[in-house]
Amino acid sequence: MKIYVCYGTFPIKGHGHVCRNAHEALLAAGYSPQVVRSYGFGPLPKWLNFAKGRREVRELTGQQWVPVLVADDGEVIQGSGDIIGWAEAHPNPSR
Ligand SMILES: N[C@@H](CCC(=O)N[C@@H](CS)C(=O)NCC(=O)O)C(=O)O
Repeated sequence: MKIYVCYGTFPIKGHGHVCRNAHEALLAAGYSPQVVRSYGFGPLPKWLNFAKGRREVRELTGQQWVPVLVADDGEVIQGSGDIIGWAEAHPNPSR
C-alpha cells in the first residue's frame, strides 16, 4: 500500500493536515503504508510539478492533488475524505 502525500505527514499548527489525517486513518486501520512524498504543489502548473511522486499521482488519477492512496489490490483512492472512508471500511484483516 502506498499513500502519496505533499511534503510529509506532520501536523500543521497542531491540527493535522489532510495528508496527515489520511495517513493516520490508515495507521488506525492497522496498515503501515509506504509514504511517497510528492513535493511540488497541487495548484501549480504541470511543468512545475515534476517530482517523481507528483508525476505518478498524475498518471494514476489524471490530476495532481494529494493525498492519493493506492491499496494493495491496486485500487486508487483520491482525497483525504475518501481515503479515511476507505480505511474505516477496510480495517486490515491481518493485524
Ligand atoms: N479535498 C482534498 C484537499 C486536498 C488538499 O488540500 N491537499 C493539501 C495537501 S497538504 C494541499 O495543499 N494540496 C496541494 C498539493 O497537492 O500539493 C482532500 O481532502 O484531500
